[in-house]
Amino acid sequence: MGLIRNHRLQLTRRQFFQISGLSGVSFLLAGCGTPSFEDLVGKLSEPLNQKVEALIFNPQKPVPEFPASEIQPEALIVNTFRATPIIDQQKYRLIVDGEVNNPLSLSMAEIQALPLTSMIIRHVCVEGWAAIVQWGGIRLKEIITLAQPKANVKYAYFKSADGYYESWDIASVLHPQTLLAYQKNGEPLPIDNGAPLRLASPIKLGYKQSKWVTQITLASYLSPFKGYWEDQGYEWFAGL
Ligand SMILES: Nc1nc2c(c(=O)[nH]1)N[C@H]1C(S)=C(S)[C@@H](COP(=O)(O)O)O[C@H]1N2
Ligand SMILES: [Mo]
Repeated sequence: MGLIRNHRLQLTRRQFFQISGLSGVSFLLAGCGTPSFEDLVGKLSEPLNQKVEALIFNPQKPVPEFPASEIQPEALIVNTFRATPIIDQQKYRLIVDGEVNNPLSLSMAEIQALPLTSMIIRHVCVEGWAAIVQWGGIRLKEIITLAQPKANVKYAYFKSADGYYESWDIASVLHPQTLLAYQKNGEPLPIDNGAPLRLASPIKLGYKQSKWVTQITLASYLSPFKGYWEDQGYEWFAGL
């Protein structure tokens, strides 16, 4: 069973690298984390088949939220793989680029002038803890729509100021409760929690929720560098 699965997985990967024109060296470098076969083709096929225009114009189903009385202010544990990066909020820009017609470079003032969305959701970390948190920020969909993604976009890559990196399927990116948050529990987002801007979404595990996001790159292909934890074997889709 395991052998068959690995074999099929390798074929899939090799085909992928043939298509993307990458050498065996990057295959070996990226090969330490082995995503499951299902991860690559099973439950991904549905969100991956969705077209970006359809997702922009058709609302996706929201996840039920919690009342303010259930917020757990002490439960969100700071979880950072390195150290908290130093970011000059005056010089900070969010870059949105890749397969878009209108690349963006936005200051926090410009982002905060866009409509604010607030939600109370559960954050779930694979390390065995969870926290009900209020997040306030801009719907990621608003930013992506401003950038005018090309019709074949299927993924977004997120770069963070601490060297963390992530990639998401476009359906999850455009979900109405996927935010770029700059508020937590009614206060400006603390630096340790990802200020000036972090991902927050009730549909993905904690490690998908990049803090200190500086760049979003839209693409039609999945890179061999899928995410900091994913490249060490954690599941890529990581849906809740
Ligand atoms: N840039 C960056 N983002 C990150 C991480 C990180 O180490 N660096 N850790 C992830 C993990 S594993 C979790 S559970 C959440 C934790 O968010 P918090 O520190 O605000 O509680 O951030 C995620 N985003
Ligand atoms: Mo986590």
